[in-house]
Amino acid sequence: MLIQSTSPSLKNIRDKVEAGKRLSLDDGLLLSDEKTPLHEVGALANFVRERKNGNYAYYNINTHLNATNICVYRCTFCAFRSDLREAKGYAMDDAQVIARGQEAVDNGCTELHIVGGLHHQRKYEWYLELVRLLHTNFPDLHLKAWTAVEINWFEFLTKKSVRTILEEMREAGMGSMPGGGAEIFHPEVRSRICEHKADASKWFEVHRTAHQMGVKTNCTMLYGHIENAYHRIDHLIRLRELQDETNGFQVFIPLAFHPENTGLSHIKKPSSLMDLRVMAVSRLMLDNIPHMKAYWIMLGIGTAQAALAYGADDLDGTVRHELIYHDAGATTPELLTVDQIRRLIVEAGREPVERDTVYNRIERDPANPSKWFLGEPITVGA
Ligand code: V47
Ligand code: SF4
Repeated sequence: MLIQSTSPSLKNIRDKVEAGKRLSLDDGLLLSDEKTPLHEVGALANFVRERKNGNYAYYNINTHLNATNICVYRCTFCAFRSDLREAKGYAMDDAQVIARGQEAVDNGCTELHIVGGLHHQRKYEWYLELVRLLHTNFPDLHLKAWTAVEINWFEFLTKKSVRTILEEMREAGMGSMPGGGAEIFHPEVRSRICEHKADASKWFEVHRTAHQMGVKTNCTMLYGHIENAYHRIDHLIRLRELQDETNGFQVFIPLAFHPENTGLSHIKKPSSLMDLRVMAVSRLMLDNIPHMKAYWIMLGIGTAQAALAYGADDLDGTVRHELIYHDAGATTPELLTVDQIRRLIVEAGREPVERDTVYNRIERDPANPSKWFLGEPITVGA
């Protein structure tokens, strides 16, 4: 027996995990059951995490850019969106976009994380030219831009195909895509939290097309609201199926629901124990996705550190200008310094590795840390 675990009910799952075999829907439900000891689920996930990523824990140096918070949709879980006439509504102009890019470069960032609202008065060209403006001025900054929901909105605006839009975005400078907009795919839940936006089949069409073009993407799941364990496992299995087909997802990020200032503010934020269980079950079910991100902004620092022993191998970035979670009540800091994020990883018993957006190792010149270059390839695991 490789994995220390005592529950007889987990024997079958333990055998499968040790043999690298795929877990079923029923396995996922058993692992999600609160009666199944969390530390044993964690030990199984940690086994897989170390098999895939050794002792490494990745981070990057990044900045967020939410070009607008004005949005045609009204997802019930969202505190970030605004109407045009509300005082908090904004849309960045070119000078603000350039200033954000310059600040990123000055701070040694390798990535800009770009997501936002769907502004009914902005044309597709505004979104496209924003990418081009950033890429022209800061060609070394990787632009991780637009969720599948935004691409679907551009489709509606232009009547162009998903492929044409992605080709135009790539030509303008988009490097990869974030995983947002996935929420919960099952229609029983999706119809109640984000009725009008891209449905599951559209979300998958956008990611499949990106993967077929060689564009790497991330994937997410928003949990801890009105969904149940069945909806979560169904969601993970759908992601696993596309990954079997395309191998284009690089990391999964479970997103813990933050209720403040949302239409679901009566629901309590998920507990740290639920956060750890969702992370561990995700690691176990998504056997074909290389990385699991414990997004510290959302989990809180302590839970994110603990998650590095429950399946996660990535903490996301140093982050600047995060709005989506802070609008919804996150109490985490606005940013971490490189020293802080590395120390958190070391304190959790892991080896920090700076990566770029697509998981190349990054090295820095100690005399001039804002200067970076690609390091040796990262080679671990199955
Ligand atoms: O789709 C919005 C989520 C997503 C709330 O790819 C909320 O590395 C919890 O795409 N409580 C957008 N979640 C953010 C996103 C993302 C985030 C982190 C990493 C990556 C990546 C991508 O944010 C939305 C939705 O699922 N969200 N409001 C809320 N109140
Ligand atoms: Fe708009 Fe995105 Fe918020 Fe939904 S989650 S309301 S699409 S900004």
